[in-house]
Formats: sequence, structure tokens, C-alpha cells
Amino acid sequence: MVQFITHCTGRYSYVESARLALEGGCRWIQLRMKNSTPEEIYAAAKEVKSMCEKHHATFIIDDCVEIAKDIHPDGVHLGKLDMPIGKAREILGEKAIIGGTANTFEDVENLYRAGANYIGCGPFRYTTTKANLSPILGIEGYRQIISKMKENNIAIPVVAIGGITEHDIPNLMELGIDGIALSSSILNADNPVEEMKRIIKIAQSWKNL
Ligand code: TZP
Ligand code: MG
Repeated sequence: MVQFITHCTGRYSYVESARLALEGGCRWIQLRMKNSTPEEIYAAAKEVKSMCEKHHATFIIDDCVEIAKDIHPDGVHLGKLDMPIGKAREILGEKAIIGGTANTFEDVENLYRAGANYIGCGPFRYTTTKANLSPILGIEGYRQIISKMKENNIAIPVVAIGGITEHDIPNLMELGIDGIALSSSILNADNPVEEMKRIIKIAQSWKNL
């Protein structure tokens, strides 16, 4: 699974960034709009939802459970300081996909027990896309988390995030990571659509992605 995280850059708006990812074949978009007003998020969410429907892509909204309640995306992604998973589940229902952010095995365990559907685990490496980054995991960090999950029989999809490029995919896949989430390596490429196509192709050559 390749997830695209929206971002606004000098070249593209949040909505345009989602459009490029979808054109490049990505079928999972997370609308993440830090420092935007609820009105801006609401308007972008409506637009990106209809784009995702046309492309049969999964549509996830970062953080804003109240907006999600009105817009009905496929799900939400909740950070450590966002609404607890259980409360979001009560509001959005059993069918909603609810993802949570983890930086440690303990985070993964807590999210799993709270009923998350997948884990966004990172950061893999330093990135400017997110402020206030948790400690960087690197390959070794993921190896330890995945091995503790196996020891403790915790089975939930783990998606790696943070500064990931196409070159990182083989190393992450060999660890048994289920997916990658990325933003800047696509948006900073000369041709984001082609870059996404390349990433999807590499990812598809790994059967677990
Ligand atoms: N959480 C951890 S890193 C990150 C988020 C939302 C940003 C990922 O974007 P990029 O540009 O691929 O590092
Ligand atoms: Mg958040």
C-alpha cells in the first residue's frame, strides 16, 4: 500500500498535490492540512473526496473527526495528540478506517488495543514536512518494532512514513513493513506524476505492499 500525504508547496496547493498523486496511480490519499482553517479543510475535503471516488482511491482525513463526520471519508488518521481512537470510533462507526501515529512499540501496542486499523510509524528519517518530529527510527528502529510485534502477537498493518524515497522501498519491504506513506519525494520531483508512477511500480513488485 502506497499512501500519499497532501502538502502545499511553492508549486502546488493541497488539492493539487492530491490530484497529482491520483494521476500517478496512488490509490490512498490522506488529506493533511496543518495550519489551515476548518473552512479551508472542509472545502478541500469535499473536492479531494470526489477526486478519490473517481479514481476508486481510499480517502483519509488527518485529525479532523468533526469534519469527517460531515464529509464521510473512508477514514481518519489520528496523531498522538488528536482524539483518542475509541472516541473517534464511537463518532465515525465500525466501518471507518482509523489509523494512528506511532514512534515506539508501546505506541503500536496501545493503538492496536484501542482498535486502530493501521499504524503510521515514523519518522523513518528527518523531514521538513512535519513539525515537532518524534525521534528518527531508521531501518533499525523499524526492525525492533516489527520484531516486538511478532513476539507479542500484535498483527496490524504498519506503514512507514517520513522522508521516504523510492530507494528506501526494498529495505523497508524486507523488514515486513506493509506500506509506505510519502509526500515530499513526490512533490519535489521534476514530474510528480511520473515519480508516483515509478514508486507504485516498485511497490507493486513487492507483494506485501
Ligand atoms: N508524519 C511523520 S513524517 C510525516 C508525517 C505526516 C511527513 C511525511 O512526509 P514526507 O514529505 O514524505 O517526509
Ligand atoms: Mg494529527
